[in-house]
Amino acid sequence: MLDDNVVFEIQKWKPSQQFSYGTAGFRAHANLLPPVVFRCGILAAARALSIPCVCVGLMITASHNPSEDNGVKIIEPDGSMLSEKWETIASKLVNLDNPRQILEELCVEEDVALKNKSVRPTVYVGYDSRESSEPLSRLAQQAVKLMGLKYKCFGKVTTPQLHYFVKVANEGVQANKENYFQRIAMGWDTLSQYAFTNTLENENIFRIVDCANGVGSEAMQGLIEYTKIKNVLCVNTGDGELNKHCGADFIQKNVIFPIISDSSKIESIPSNALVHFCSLDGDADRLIYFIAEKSESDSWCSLTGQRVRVLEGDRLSVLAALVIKKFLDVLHGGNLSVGVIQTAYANGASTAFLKDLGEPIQVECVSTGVKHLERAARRYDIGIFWEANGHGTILFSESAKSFLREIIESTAKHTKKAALCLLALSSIANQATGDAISNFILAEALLKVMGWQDLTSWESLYQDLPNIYKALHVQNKEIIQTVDQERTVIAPESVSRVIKDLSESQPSYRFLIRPSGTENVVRIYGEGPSLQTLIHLMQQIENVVLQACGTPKA
Ligand code: G16
Repeated sequence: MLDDNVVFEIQKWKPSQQFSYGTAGFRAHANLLPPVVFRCGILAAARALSIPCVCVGLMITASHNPSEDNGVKIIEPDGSMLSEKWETIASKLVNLDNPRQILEELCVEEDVALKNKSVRPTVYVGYDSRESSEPLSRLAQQAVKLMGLKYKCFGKVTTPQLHYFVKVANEGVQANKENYFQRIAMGWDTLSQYAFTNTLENENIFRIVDCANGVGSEAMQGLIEYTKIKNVLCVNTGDGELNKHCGADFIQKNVIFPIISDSSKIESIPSNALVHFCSLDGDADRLIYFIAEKSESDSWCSLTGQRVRVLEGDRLSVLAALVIKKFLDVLHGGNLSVGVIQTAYANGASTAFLKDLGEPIQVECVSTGVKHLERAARRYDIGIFWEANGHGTILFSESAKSFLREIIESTAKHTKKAALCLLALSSIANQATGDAISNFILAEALLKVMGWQDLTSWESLYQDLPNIYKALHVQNKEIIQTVDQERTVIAPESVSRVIKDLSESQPSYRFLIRPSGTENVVRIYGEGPSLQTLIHLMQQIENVVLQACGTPKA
């Protein structure tokens, strides 16, 4: 059943260390990755052969990680993240000395026929702007070919674009950038026509998009071209280093103004302009808005390193929920269920605000990783999900879309408008995964629907609870174990005891301690009413975590 040559070839590509399929695939220093990527090419082909489909996807990216890292992840035919069952298979296939046994199991249990299968699916391949990405993608393509399948390489694309291509190709639609941008532009045009309260574009609003020196800068150009949105200035478009002192992850974690390597592009903005600042991450799946203030005599680049006010991903959920509720109220709800999915990193003030919105909004908390949020969101007619780090989207079920189409065809003018606007949101929001490019237009559209010209109205909806976030470099992050959507630490005992004691003595504070699935760090997060007290409590947590996990050798 198995061709010996195929097994022999795969066996030659053996990683020098153990890897596990983490929060978003395999990630490490790019030098360590060639065998991992090759075997992921095999895995992608096997996954495609195991289900009737047109294609699956394979993306080479390490997203928010430094430029010397890279990574690989597989995309399911419906555009979602690899299923949990296949994540386990992936880890086995990558790590085993001899992959024969696992391949034989796949042939039997998953019906992966390596030969003679009449339908031959394709593996769609894409990669980000890192130096190591294109060479790694060639290894994946080589592996797909070895399995007797074809690949289609899209070259440099954002991660969400590849998710989108895979999804629509399996729905019988042509997958290309033109179609991707046209859908977004269609939604934007509909909202411009029916929903924007200030229909005339305010020439005084300037949108500055920090592209993290990543693959998102090209996609932003496409977006501007198709939507014709005015006054968008893209900075950090590739002159500087990827994700270094800029980009969504940097801004959200450090809460300071980025380095802008091409700041001359924005220095001529009028001093009385209303500025919307936002940052993409390295592969453009996360978007973070922030507010920076400067005096008239300052230049924008003089703000580098100064504190900003960050509007985290939770704020996008809140904005989306407000607008969706506004339209649904016109339709008297239509019995559509609406869920907002968060993780334990969501600021408690956002959760309280969302819960206060009442019917039909329901709020859920799941573990970190967009795959968990996406799965939970799909259980609702309209599923809004965002991680605090800016990763998210709004998913509309097929039945919700049919319901809206029926209204458009059959009812009065004002209900028709509300249904058209909701459908427009489903056209802008990437229906496969969180997407910073489409979310930029989405956020700008939602702000316009609310009639808000600057970001402070959005910010003043509620006040975030003071919070502290830290990434601790340790020797062994894996000894930290959690349950209850990562909200409770169960091991090691020393850490779990300290958290339990603090939570009992300080019930208005809460803490989150978990090993990262993308970096070699333990992430610690805390929030509560007083920053001073929080600083003190977080120090105790940092000490016990470092003691338990060990500080890294110099
Ligand atoms: C990835 C995942 C996100 C997750 C983030 C951080 O983002 O897609 O869902 O929140 O990693 O995960 P962790 O805390 O486990 O390191 P990206 O943008 O890096 O692909």
